[in-house]
Amino acid sequence: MGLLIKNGKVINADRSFNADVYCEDGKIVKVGHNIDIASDTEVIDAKGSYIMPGGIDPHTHMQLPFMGTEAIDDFESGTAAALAGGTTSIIDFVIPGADDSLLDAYKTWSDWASKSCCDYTFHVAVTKWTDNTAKEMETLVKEHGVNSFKHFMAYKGAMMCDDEVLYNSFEKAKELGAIVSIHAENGELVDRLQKKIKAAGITGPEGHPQSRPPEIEGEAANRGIQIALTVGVPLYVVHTSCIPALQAITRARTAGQTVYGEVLSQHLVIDESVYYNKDWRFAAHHVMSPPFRAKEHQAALWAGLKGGMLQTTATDNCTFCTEQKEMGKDDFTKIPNGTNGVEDRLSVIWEHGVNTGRLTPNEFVAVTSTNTAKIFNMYPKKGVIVEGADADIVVWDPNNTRTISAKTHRQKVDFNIYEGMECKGNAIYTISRGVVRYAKGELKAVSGSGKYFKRAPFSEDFKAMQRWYELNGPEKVSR
Ligand code: URQ
Ligand code: ZN
Ligand code: ZN
Repeated sequence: MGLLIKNGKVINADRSFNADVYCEDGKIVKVGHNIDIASDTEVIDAKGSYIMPGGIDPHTHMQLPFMGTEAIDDFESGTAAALAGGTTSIIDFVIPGADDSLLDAYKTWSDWASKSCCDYTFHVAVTKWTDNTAKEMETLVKEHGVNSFKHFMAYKGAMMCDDEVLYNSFEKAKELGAIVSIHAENGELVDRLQKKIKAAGITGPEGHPQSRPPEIEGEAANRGIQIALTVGVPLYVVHTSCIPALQAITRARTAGQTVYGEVLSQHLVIDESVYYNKDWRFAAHHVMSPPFRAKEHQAALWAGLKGGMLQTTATDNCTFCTEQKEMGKDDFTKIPNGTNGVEDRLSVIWEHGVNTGRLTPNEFVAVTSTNTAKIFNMYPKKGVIVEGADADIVVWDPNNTRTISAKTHRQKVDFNIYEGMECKGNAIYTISRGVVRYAKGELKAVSGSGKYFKRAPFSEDFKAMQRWYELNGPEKVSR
């Protein structure tokens, strides 16, 4: 049985046009007019609405074991919530524990993710360098379709990489045609500042941003960029939250280096005042890393997104309920880091991006779906409304309004960082590989219906970077 979405306006990253979209067997089969359909075809009337590629969230942590607990939204609840908000694919992170091999961790995450309600794939974090790491990276690329490796420069004593691990891993990723990404905060300095702030008697959530000032993110972003340049590998900087990190990315990009920047929807609209709220619970629920910043950083991040210095939006969805956050009741360094976001990203970016004139609808599609698909080499399978693509589609009603609240959200977490935010422009249908999984408030998510998808190495951008590096290399790149 097919699905026809008619009378809508297709919005791709490159252009908008009126057309009907017919899907069958999980794929987009026809984009056009007067499409012949069988009598049993399901029909959605998208009059007055947009037909867009389903959102792709390049940064989630479903059920992540972290800081002595585990993120409360798992691969079932987190992906069901994603569908309710118009996101149809996630890229989650395999993060090996201290004694885990990469392949053991990959198997663990694969088991967990088998209950997903939407399609998923993985970045794999390299958290240490052993005699087996290089071989395991090769197996992950060649046999499991992993083409991106993550590196935490923060979280000393947990998963922090030093420069030697970064260099070794970047070298191997380059050989394999994989892109590398970094969580850019100088973990050594965070550790020192945490100790200094606690010694000064500050134990509340306000200590969190004070121990991770923007310059600590800027230093790590620049260091990661320079190591990537030295090696000659494309780099993706996750959750860019502040001006110093944005400046480092901008310097690299304007010098011709292949560096991508990601910004979280929450860092675009929430500022550091949340940490000084008199309600401990409210402040603690905003503890994530990098922290929320002073207001001037939001304007710069929006300009970076509009200006092409930042390419993708994500959520870093890593949810902990109040009881879990209270693990840090007397010590802010023990508050599990992470917030919600996967359900609300598209509405927040539309409300604060398109409705304010910062982004066109086409740019909205680019930064919520298409750019991620291109960077991680899953385009045009995902990220575009075109014949042959996966039928991952969101029908978007620009006049539909909703107020975000933990009282009504689908996620398990008992707090929403966007509480009370009114959004005009929301998903009214979400289709995952041709099946309607969300329809006008009714969630029809089915655990296990999401599928893992592989991503090939050596994307076009990667190959271009290789050529550029052969000709320019670090010694010739003018600063
Ligand atoms: O650092 C991350 O991306 C993970 C551990 C989620 N937590 C966070 O605060 N960003
Ligand atoms: Zn991170
Ligand atoms: Zn993360």
